[in-house]
Amino acid sequence: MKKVVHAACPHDCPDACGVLITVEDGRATRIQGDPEHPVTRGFLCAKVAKYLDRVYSPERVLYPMRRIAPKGPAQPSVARQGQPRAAVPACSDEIWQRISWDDALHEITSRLRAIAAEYGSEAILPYSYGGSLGALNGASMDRRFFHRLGASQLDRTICSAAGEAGLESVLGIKLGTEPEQFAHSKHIIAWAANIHGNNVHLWPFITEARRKNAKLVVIDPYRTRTAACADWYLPINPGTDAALALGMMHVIIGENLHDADYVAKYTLGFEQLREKVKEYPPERVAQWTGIAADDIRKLAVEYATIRPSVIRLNYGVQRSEGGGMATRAITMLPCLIGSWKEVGGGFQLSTSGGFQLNATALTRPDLMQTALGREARVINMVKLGWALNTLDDPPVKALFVYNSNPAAVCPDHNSVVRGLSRPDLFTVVHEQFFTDTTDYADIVLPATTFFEHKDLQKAYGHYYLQVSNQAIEPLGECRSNVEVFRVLAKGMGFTEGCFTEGADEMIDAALDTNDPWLEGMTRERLENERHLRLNFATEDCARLCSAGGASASLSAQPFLPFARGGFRTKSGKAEFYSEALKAQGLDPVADFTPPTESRHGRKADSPPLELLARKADNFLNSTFSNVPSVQEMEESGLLEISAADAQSRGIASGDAVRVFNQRGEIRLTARVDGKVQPGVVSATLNWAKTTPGFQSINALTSEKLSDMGNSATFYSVLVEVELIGRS
Ligand SMILES: Nc1nc2c(c(=O)[nH]1)N[C@H]1C(S)=C(S)[C@@H](COP(=O)(O)OP(=O)(O)OC[C@H]3O[C@@H](n4cnc5c(=O)[nH]c(N)nc54)[C@H](O)[C@@H]3O)O[C@H]1N2
Ligand SMILES: Nc1nc2c(c(=O)[nH]1)N[C@H]1C(S)=C(S)[C@@H](COP(=O)(O)OP(=O)(O)OC[C@H]3O[C@@H](n4cnc5c(=O)[nH]c(N)nc54)[C@H](O)[C@@H]3O)O[C@H]1N2
Ligand code: SF4
Ligand SMILES: [Mo]
Repeated sequence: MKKVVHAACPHDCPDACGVLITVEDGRATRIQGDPEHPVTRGFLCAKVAKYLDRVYSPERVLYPMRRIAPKGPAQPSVARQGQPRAAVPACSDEIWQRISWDDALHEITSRLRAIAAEYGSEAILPYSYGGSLGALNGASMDRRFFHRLGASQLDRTICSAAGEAGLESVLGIKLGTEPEQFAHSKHIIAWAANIHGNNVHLWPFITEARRKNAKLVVIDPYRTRTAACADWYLPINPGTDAALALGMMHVIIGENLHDADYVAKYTLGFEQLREKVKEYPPERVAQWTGIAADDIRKLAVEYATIRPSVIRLNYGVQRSEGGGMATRAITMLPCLIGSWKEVGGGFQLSTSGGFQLNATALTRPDLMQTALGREARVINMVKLGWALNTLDDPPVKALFVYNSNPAAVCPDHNSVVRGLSRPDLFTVVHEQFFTDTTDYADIVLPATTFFEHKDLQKAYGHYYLQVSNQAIEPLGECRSNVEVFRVLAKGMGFTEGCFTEGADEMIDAALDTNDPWLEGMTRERLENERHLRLNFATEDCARLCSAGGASASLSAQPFLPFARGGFRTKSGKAEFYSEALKAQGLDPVADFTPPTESRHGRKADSPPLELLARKADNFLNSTFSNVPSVQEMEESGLLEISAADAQSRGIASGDAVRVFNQRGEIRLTARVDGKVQPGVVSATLNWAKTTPGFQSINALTSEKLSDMGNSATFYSVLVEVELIGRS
């Protein structure tokens, strides 16, 4: 029996690909990109193209496991980059004892009950993030369960909260230019956007535009593969993007290149902006950003005059102390030059605001009232180390991790590990693999991959909604997130009807909204048609046709969300001036303050080098970093450093170096390859247990929060580097 099943990639990636899985006699034998999906266009990224190796990996967690050894990474457990495979298997029976689901559920529910009775239910903390962005397996039954339990709430800020706050302060909603329209641009800025690495399905549209002579500009402190392909690459000093955007607006307004008509009709606070940008002449901005004043002028003029002009901003810019303001200032640019009116114009950070699924029905926040009679306390996920080590009243006594690998991805790794090592902390991890985090789990539960469960998939880099069908039976005794929290709810004696819903009912509930963009979208249609573009046709595309410029080569009428205003701020306008920000004590227009961990903001005794603790091009955060066929594509364990900084420290390519600051240290191999400028070093995220000595780049990063959104600041980090030895 051979069949081809349509699914959708649920990984934390803007592309949300349509996927076709060939299944023969119950076993998946092939994965490919859906050729009919207008953004996937038949190809997958290199890592997901190898997905069969992940699904059928001998290192999958297949059964519930109970720890019988002390917590901690006691043994090497997975293949190591560039080294012979470790002798000890992933699931050592000196550490883990296989138990039945019944025993696991009984142990978990009795421990949770006992902890809630002694310390209050808020002593229980769920911890999840981007393992699956499926509407069901990302946030549904799990949220219902923890709401009904009265557990602490998790503020999920580790990735994008600063940028979202900055974006929404101007636009009021997370909408942007659809990827297909990039093919019609003449001037494209990839701003903190590693398109080849993190958003590869945008690239063919950019290639198409460049065939028609579009210019590609890349603004990134790291010379990415995307930067290497650019027409113009501008290395910027980390954390200084707000200054650059304000400097560009200084030039645009000064030379009268803004769209006065658009500004007058659809924006608020232009006069305040005009005053503010006077403080940011190119000469001053050049000192912060490291970009020459003439280049700032040229960038601003070309951006405003070569039309249509579009910006792909990604989240790299907002992993910084001033990340909210930086995003806010950049988001103002298309509003100032009126490029929202043009097909191939505008701006994209995220498209996720298009998908207004019924989150209340999926997550049932009202159940907190049943449990507590009030909302539960909120703990910021970025501060996990702090929460586990110092939070009191009540202390965190139980941690339930799913869809996340905090022992790898969380900042201030040493503090996180200290917290996770607490013998009195009861930790459950629902996972597909024995990760850095399962090294500290009391109980590990086996999780399905997207091949093994059904879901509803939205996107944050395009506007197609999909149903992801189950292709194969769960391996071993794996269960989906939805199923795990359903059986746990039963074990806790929760009787609300929502705890017995199946996947189809939940998809129907998610689609049950009054949102016009979702009108007519049913599960049946999604199952039959594989992907459906949001229903923009009714309103916005009609507007566009009157605005002019619709292109015959686009498969559907182009979506221009703000061609005629329609911003979702309180004022209904794009807000260059924000009373809400003023009330928070922030600059109501925008400003630039050098990060305290940066060359301009540092104290005299701080370490001197700016570290970019970046993502790997071939992993997805820490996911995939244990899969041998994916490891082969990625060079890990490198510290990239400029020739000047290497020379002054007596370091050459290939040397062993120690990278350190007040929070921790890590040993890496130096590489002098011209990827970073003097003053900047770079290294990538990985599983600690795939490195010699269980080291994590996040030993160097901090729990410090961003200016807006209380987000993580992975790219505002100072370090020193020293030579250890030469081989
Ligand atoms: N291959 C791969 N794809 C991924 C991921 C992955 O780990 N690997 N992660 C996924 C996730 S969770 C997300 S959120 C998205 C993120 O996608 P991006 O937002 O693109 O992610 P980053 O790689 O964090 O940052 C993008 C670029 O910003 C640069 N950068 C860092 N600091 C600054 C700065 O101060 N100014 C400027 N201008 N640039 C800066 C970095 O060098 C990087 O090249 O990608 C998703 N896709
Ligand atoms: N130094 C540094 N640190 C970073 C970043 C960085 O750029 N630099 N990026 C940050 C960003 S942007 C993000 S989004 C976070 C990401 O943080 P996480 O979301 O924790 O990212 P992953 O490492 O992908 O871990 C996801 C885990 O979920 C598991 N999983 C996948 N599907 C399922 C499922 O259906 N059920 C269950 N139970 N588990 C599943 C996977 O096996 C994987 O181990 O990392 C942040 N950390
Ligand atoms: S990770 Fe991104 S690019 Fe790769 S298959 Fe999934 S959605 Fe597509
Ligand atoms: Mo992310």
